[in-house]
Amino acid sequence: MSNIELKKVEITSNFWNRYRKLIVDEVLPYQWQVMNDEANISIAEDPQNNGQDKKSHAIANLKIAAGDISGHHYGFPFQDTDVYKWLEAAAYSFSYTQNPDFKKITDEVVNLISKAQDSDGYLSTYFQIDAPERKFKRLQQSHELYSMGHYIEAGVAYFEQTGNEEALNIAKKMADCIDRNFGDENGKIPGYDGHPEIELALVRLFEVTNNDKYFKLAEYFINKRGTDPNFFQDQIAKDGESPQRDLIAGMRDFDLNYYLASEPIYKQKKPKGHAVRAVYLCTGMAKVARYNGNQSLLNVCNQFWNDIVKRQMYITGNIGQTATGEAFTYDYDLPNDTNYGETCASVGMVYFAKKMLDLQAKGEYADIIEKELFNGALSGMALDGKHFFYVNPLEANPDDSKNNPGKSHILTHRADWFGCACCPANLSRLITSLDQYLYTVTKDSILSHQFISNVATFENSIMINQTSNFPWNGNIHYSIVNPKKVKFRIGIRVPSWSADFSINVNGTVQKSRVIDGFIYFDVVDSTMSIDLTLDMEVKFMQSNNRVRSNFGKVAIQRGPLVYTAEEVDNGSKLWTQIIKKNAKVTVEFDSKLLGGVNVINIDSIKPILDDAESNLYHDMARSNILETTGILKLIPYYSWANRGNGEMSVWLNKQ
Ligand code: FUB
Ligand code: ZN
Repeated sequence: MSNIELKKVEITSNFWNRYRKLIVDEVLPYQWQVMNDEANISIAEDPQNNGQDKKSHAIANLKIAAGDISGHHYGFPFQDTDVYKWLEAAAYSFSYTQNPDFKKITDEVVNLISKAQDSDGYLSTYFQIDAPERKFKRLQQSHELYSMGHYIEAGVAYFEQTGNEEALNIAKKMADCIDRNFGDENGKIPGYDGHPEIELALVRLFEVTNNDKYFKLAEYFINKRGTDPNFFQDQIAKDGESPQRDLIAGMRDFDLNYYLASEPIYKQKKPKGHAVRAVYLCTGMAKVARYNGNQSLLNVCNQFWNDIVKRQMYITGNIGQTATGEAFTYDYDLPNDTNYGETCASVGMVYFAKKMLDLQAKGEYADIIEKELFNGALSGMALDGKHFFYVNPLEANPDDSKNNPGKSHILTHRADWFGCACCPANLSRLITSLDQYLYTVTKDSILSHQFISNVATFENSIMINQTSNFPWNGNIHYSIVNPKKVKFRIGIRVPSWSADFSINVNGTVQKSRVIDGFIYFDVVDSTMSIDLTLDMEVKFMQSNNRVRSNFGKVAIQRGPLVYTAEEVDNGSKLWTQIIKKNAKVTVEFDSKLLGGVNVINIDSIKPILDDAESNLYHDMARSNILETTGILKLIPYYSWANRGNGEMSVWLNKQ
């Protein structure tokens, strides 16, 4: 154990504390209402056809399984996970907001989950209520281990934050049940879940219990994946070939790549299927590699990482280019107006990045955490905390969404809720646990990799106070207190978007070498102050020119924030706007807009629209282009769609 172990991080950033409070004040109570079917909203119909009232039923399912009420299961086979992720988000929120009334509710939910759990530890309400004979029999679709994995994460978090032993016991019973049922020994199931999640959860359980059995089980699931390409199909053959037997319609049609099960994971070079499955599995693999030092596993993580980040990620951090299978497609295919970019996938990318950073002290991982936090993941929630995006496009148009079936998944407003409600609480648990994403402690260094104001305390009374008005301003101040004069290094990230930076240590300007994205300073005295000034110039970003969709276009970025144009500020037909050559660019903070944002204004040209009656095509040489000049007003991407329905575009034409 290092003598600089992290003890506590208190976030003081105004930007993030607004969101952290929003989760406590609005999002969690709202989701509680939704899960109890008390919110006045209408969501998707039940995929199992057990009723048509278009509610969540997530709590009712647990009550039925607990024997408190009677009825059928309603919702997806993984409906329970809405409750678990909500509980996990609530657990983290107790680290910064004492909330005794709310805690009574969460304690009761833990009791309810305990009552719903079978005596052997099994818990998946769909199977308990409506299909007990099919437990673990159709793992391609059942999500049983995925669901229990989410509980295990929640149970561990709840135990850690509140000391509630029952929450942890439920998790252990579950993992024991899984351990009894899965493995290569006779009588056990030699397979794994269609949706990775259990792997990362088991490592989490291992970390808190120190019980090696859970770690070995995580390793087993990773090593087993894809070794028998017939595993899912053999199960389906036994459980019933008829499509009526499917737990989720259409899932049988996805090939094994979708499930990352086409071949052993060590042979896989890149994700080819479902984006969330891929990043959850990568997170699990990175966690396992951290403890067992398996270099081959780390190589797989590195390969997946490089492929995603260098060839398949949107500038906003969103991943998953197609709605078909919520999946990756192929390198450099990054269409902006048909993409998927599921909020969960961006959240999962943060999990993956953090685990990679814990393994390898490289700024590129922290860059992605930041990219997701300030763009792709954050856009998943409206400023009111009651509306959410599942799909995050980079270009949207209400006419397209309404009239083009290929774009019907692209919404231009955030929804009240979803039939498949995986995203909102995933984002909530990320934001309420944000304090866990700011530092990585190595043997002799503290890496401060996010510019999110905070006060962090470490062993030996070391304290780091980081202050700034980031992301609006790039002046970052560190004040370090080290009363025992413990020798250590602080590593501060220089973000890849900051071409220039300056550094001042104890009042003296210093030249510093950037090593893998970090600058390091020896801390030897009892106090030290560091000022980092980042390059907050507005950048005109271009894609690699292999990306067809963005050729000739630019996206505007300032600091970590990607900007976008909206119809409400710029009128419709955004695709006709052209940023002028040598355009004048201004940045102005508008405290009344969208909770307070820096707005970017850029000189632009806009052709006057052709007459609707004129020919669809005409000879360019004979056309008389009339244009107006104007100013394009841009807002941060995360804040779009908070002012009604309208067009939006991140990538813009440039003269
Ligand atoms: O399958 C469970 C969750 O539902 C996935 O993680 C999401 O992508 C959504 O498909
Ligand atoms: Zn989701």
